[in-house]
Amino acid sequence: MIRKPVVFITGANGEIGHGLITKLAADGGRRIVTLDLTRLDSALASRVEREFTGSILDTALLERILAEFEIDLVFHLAALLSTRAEFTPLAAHRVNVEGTLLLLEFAQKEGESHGRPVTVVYPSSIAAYGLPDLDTRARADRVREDQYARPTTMYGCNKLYCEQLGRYYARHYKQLTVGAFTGRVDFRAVRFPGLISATTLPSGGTSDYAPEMIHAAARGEAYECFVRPDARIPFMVMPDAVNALLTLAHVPRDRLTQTTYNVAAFNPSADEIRSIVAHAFPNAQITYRVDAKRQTIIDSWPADVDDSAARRDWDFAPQYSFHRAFDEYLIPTIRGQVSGVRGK
Ligand code: AKB
Repeated sequence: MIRKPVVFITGANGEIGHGLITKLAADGGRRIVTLDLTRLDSALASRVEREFTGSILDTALLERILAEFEIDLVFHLAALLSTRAEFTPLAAHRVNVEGTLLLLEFAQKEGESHGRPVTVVYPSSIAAYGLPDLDTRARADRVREDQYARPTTMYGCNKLYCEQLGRYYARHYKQLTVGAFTGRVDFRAVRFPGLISATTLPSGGTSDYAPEMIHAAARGEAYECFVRPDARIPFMVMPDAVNALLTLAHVPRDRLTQTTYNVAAFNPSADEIRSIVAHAFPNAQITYRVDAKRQTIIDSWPADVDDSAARRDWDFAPQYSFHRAFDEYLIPTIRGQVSGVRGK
C-alpha cells in the first residue's frame, strides 16, 4: 500500500503550533500528525489526522509514529523557553537538546527508509545571541547570524547547539562510515524574534512582556512590565512567523546558502508598545516593575537583526510592520475575542 506522506508537528499545542496548524489546515492538502505533552485544544484537534500525547523523549512513542506514518516534513516546535529554562536548566537541556537529537535521529531513519530527505524546520531564537555589554549592543546595529553567538541563557545555548546539530545531520552525518547516510535530513532553522499572537499567550519566555501587556490591557487587567521602558528587541506577529516557517519549508533546497536564517519585522521599545496599547485601550493600566535579572537577559539579545540572507534566499518579507501589526491584526482580533466572550 502506498502511504501518503504526512506533516509531523512536535510541541503542537504551543503558541506556534496553534498558528501553524490553523494555517496548514486552512490551506488544505496536507495531513497533519502531532505530538505534545498535553491534549490538543479542541479547536486544533479537529484539524489534525492524528494526535499523539506524550513526550519528545519517549523513543518507543517516536518508533510507533515512525512505523505508522510516512513523514516528509517535520516542524519541531517542542521547547522550554528562556525564563522557564533558567529555573530548570537540566529539564530544559533534556527537552531542548536531547529532544531535538532524538527528533533528528527519527528524521534520519525516516529519510533512510524512504530514500528521500525529510525536511526538518526548526524555530531557533534571538536567544542564540549574547551581546557582552550595553555599549557593544548599542554599536552592534543589525546583527548577522554569525555575530555575537555567545548566549548567556540555557535556552540560548540549547538553540545555538541544536542549529549546529541540525547542520551536522544535514551535511556531515556519519561522514566516516561507508554508505549513503548524509543528506537524509534537510534541516532548516529560523532564528525568531519575540513572537506576538492575537489568539494565544506564550508561557515561560523573556520576550513575553509584549504579548502580556497587550492581552492584559484588552482584558481590562493591570499589568506590571518587567523590563525597562527603553528595552528594545525585535518582534514579529504570529501570521508572519507561520508564513516564514511554511515558506522556508517549501523553498527549493538549492536556493538555500545556509541552514539558519534570521527573520524580523519590527523592533519597538517596551514603552512604544505601551503607548500604542494605551491608545487602543484607553483604560489600560500599564506600569513598570523592572526585574533586573530578566532585563539582563533582554540586554544580551540584539536590538535588531540582519535578515537579508532570508530575504535574498527565500524571499522572506514580513507583511506586518509595527503599526500594521497593531491596527490590522492584534487590536481587531483581540477586541473581537473579548467582545465575543462578553457576549456569551
Ligand atoms: C523567549 O523569550 O524565550 C522566546 C524567544 C525570544 O525565543 N520568546
